[in-house]
Parts: sequence; C-alpha cells; structure tokens
Amino acid sequence: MTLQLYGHPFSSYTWKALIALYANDTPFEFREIDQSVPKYESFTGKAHPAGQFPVLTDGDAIVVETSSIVEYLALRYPGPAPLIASDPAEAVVARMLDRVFDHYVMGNVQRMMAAYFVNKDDPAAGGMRDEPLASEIAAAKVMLRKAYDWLERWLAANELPPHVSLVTCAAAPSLFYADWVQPIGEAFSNVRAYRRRLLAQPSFARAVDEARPYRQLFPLGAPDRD
Ligand SMILES: N[C@@H](CCC(=O)N[C@@H](CS)C(=O)NCC(=O)O)C(=O)O
Repeated sequence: MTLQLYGHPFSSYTWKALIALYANDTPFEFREIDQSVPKYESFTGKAHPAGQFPVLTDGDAIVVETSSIVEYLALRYPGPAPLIASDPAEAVVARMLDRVFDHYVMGNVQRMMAAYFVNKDDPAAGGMRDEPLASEIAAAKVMLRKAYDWLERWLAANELPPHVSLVTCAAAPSLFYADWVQPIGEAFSNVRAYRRRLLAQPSFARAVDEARPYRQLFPLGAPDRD
C-alpha cells in the first residue's frame, strides 16, 4: 500500500482527509502521531512548514495542507465521490467554502484552544491557571457567530451537492467542533440542519466513531452528545 496518512484520530484536520479517503474507499495506512516525540523531530514536524498534521505520503510524494490533500486524492485516486467538481465554476464555489470553513469556523475554534493552552501554561500566571484567556475566547465566539450568520445566508440561497466533496471534508469537522464551543443557535436553522446532515454522512460518522475514545482530550470539555 503506497498511501499513508499521518495524523491523529481526534484531530479535526485529520478528519478532513479521512472523510475524503473513506468516501472513495481509498486504501491507505493510518500512521498515528506519536505525541511522545518532540514536535519538530517527528515526521510531520519536519514535513509541514508549521509542523502540523495530517500529512499524506504517496511513495516519494509528500502532500501537506488538507485542501491540497483532498485535491491530490481527487486527481490521483478518483472514486464514486467527486471530491472536486468537474465544472470549474462549481469547483471555485467549493474552494471558497473550503476557505470559509477552515479560516472562519475552524480557525476560531483553534483560536479558543490556543488561548486555553497559552494561558494554562503561562509561567507568569504561576504555571497552571484555571481561567482561559477570557477576552480571546470571547472574541473568537463573536467571530464564530459572524461565520454562522454568513453560512446561514449562503445555505438559504444555495444548494450543495448531496455527495461527499471538498466542502463536506472542510465543513463536517469544523461545524462539529464549533458547535461544541459556541452552540449553533436556533437562529441558524440552515447551519444546524447542515451539521445534522453531515453527522449522518457515513464517511464522517466513521471518523467521529473512531475518535470517541479520545473525547476526554478535548481541552474545552466535550459535551455528552454527537
Ligand atoms: N492548515 C492546516 C491546518 C492543520 C492543523 O491545524 N492541524 C492541527 C491538528 S487538527 C495540528 O497540527 N495541531 C498541532 C500544531 O499545530 O502543532 C491544514 O489544512 O492541514
């Protein structure tokens, strides 16, 4: 087997790549990140410019950044789920949504997590502090609600294809975790319905199920649902 995905079963961006692989039943080997290895000494630490994961390898080819991983899989390992639309105009819309979910949904979830970790390990605060950086968390929540508002209007005016695509890969993990840290309220009924649809999607449901044993690792506290 030539394809290998380096990642962690509980990581949102690893899910983004897994959804694409599962949707097309693409054979691959999963290489779980060994967290006991110092970040920049690990394979992913060296392969990715910021030491992040997942990283896909295909023989000698190394692909970093999940949007590119999904594009690579669409090109080299096509299957029943057209991950990238063949119509160029549809593909532009999909790439736009991919950026929206990564930057303004998942980006703000990660901003909250970063605030939590920085604060927790802040030596100036005496090592461990119970309170996360409240202002940073509040700002990220405001931006999440702004992203929900944008998505609500977009989903009201546009249709998404029913099959798994780049959009599914980006939307499912980001809306999953975003709702944990800033619940998607009744006012965002289209976004809520879309999140429910994504959770029922078999390739995403599989990634969520495989990650259940890790839920206690969620730094901001995992709710008892989903
Ligand atoms: N833009 C990157 C984001 C990847 C990312 O944020 N990965 C997280 C795991 S979900 C990570 O590597 N976190 C550890 C770190 O940043 O050191 C992508 O699309 O691949």
